[in-house]
Amino acid sequence: METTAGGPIRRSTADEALAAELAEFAIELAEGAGQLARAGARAGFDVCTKSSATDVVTEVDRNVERWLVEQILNRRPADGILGEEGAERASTSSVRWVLDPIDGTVNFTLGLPQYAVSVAVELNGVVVAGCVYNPESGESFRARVGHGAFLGDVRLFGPRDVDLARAVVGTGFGYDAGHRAAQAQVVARLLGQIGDIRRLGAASLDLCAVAAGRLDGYYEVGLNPWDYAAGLLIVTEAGCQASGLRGRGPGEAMVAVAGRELAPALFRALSELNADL
Ligand code: LIP
Repeated sequence: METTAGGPIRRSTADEALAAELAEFAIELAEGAGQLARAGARAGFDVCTKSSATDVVTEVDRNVERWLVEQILNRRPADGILGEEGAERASTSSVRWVLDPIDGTVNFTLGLPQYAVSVAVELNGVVVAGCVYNPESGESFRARVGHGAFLGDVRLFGPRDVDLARAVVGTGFGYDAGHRAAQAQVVARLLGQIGDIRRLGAASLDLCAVAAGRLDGYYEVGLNPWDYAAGLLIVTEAGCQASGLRGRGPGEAMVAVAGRELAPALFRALSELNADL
């Protein structure tokens, strides 16, 4: 149940109907864009860099985002959009789309089949639906707020009950070398407290891996909203806990998610290890 300080968020029947329509459109968008990304991977592409030598982008990222924007504005011209590759427009409809055309771009450029199109949709500023689609595996993770999380039509219920010492935890690192070095120190100290670490390279799929029980937990510092907006809804709708640093909500400072049994110990360890953030 989604709540605010004042208690559960109640949506009107009209908003519930709209959320259902937006959820279906999000799936259509993510899966359609995924086919473009998959075709682009096979056709070949140039690779450019953005904020650092490791922050890469291709014309496929940009073409996929353009396609997503066109589809959205053709059907819902008053909606707002925020995309990783520069799409940004204000909403006059109370609906905004948050798009990562290719999450896991480095994996995409290397031919690693661990990348996804991530589409989230907000209604009145709250994410109400999302889809994360891996075009290589064909796996389509999706959720609508209050209606559960699914892989295709299979309901997801999060990971096993496990203690910190046995937990397999995913993470990722920033594109800034200095930040990465500091983040590596955190991982080095966390590893002695957990079972193992996984660095799979796409935040949206890492979040879905926790929802599907393939990871016991995941955390990352410094993500962008387009990396986590859809995956965070999917993992929380799968019954998992989410947190930021020191009990704050998940966001760009830190996104941490885990199954209910593991969450308190993992979140406490992460807040202690990231005390300087
Ligand atoms: C990536 C994230 C990943 C993170 C990378 C990068 P991109 O997003 O999905 O978790 O560790 O540094 O931010 O840039 O491939 O869309």
